[in-house]
Amino acid sequence: MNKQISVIGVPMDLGQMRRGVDMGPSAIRYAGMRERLEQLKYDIIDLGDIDIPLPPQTGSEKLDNLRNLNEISEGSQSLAEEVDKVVEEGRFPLVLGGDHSIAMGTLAGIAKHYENLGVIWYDAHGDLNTADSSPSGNIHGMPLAVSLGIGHEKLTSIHGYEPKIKPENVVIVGARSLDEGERELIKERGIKVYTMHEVDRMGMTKVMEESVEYLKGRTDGVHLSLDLDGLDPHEAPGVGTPVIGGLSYRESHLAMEMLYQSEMITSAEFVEVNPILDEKNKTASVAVGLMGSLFGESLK
Ligand code: 4U7
Ligand code: MN
Ligand code: MN
Ligand code: MN
Repeated sequence: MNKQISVIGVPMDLGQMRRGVDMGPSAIRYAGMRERLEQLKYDIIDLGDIDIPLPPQTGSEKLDNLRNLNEISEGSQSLAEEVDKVVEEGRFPLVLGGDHSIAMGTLAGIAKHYENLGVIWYDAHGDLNTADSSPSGNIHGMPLAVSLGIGHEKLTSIHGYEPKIKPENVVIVGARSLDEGERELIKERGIKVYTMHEVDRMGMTKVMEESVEYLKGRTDGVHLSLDLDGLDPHEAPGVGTPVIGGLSYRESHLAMEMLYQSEMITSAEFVEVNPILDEKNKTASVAVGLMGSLFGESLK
């Protein structure tokens, strides 16, 4: 694991409709992230939060079923530039959300440095909607599709190139709420998905062993995009779109520990922490605990 980490906070809440997720980066820092990682002998530079545009002043604009399209596109471009610099410097980008729409900017900054960037999408959802398939018009349900080059041009072209990633380099873990259009895309593009059904049948050990094996052969770097709603809402209540029947705290730690051992993770983001909906910063604390495991804590 790269011992030099640069942290970027992204106070983005425009990708969905519940206020408060813009405070996610503060909540995660407050939960002791820096101390946790410094104990593991990482060199941490916290670059602070990037500027996110205000919501449209005329109200919640929902142009072409894409709420806050221009503002999100703009914010993602700033994020991509920051992340790009971090990778350029040879440091590990650790991005704190913010809603999951920020993954478009994160991946835009990272993927140009790789031939075949792999992605582990740890989430209750597929985030594979387009304006046409989205039941909500919320862009936080679209970042994986956008990164594959599918969606509105103002999003797919962030940071001046597309697509960012290839469908065969993606693994989704924890899915249990997939919309019709997302299922079709998964089939059509052959995206690897471990739903809760597979996790229950195979166990997390096998799921991660297979995921690591699958990505190892075909990628030259792997980004972890971890949506806290991948976990069960009992363990991570502070999220905007909770879905019951999720991954447990223990399964999630096991997954992070196995990713640490795989030595394949080259960047990560932790998203959708909403302290307003949380219970005493529990979800941010879970996020920091998972970072501990991802960066090698239990194996010291
Ligand atoms: B998240 C949803 F319809 N699929 O598109 C949508 F269920 O980043 C939810 O994973 C999206 O939290 C959730 O609005 C996005 C819905
Ligand atoms: Mn989700
Ligand atoms: Mn998500
Ligand atoms: Mn969510």
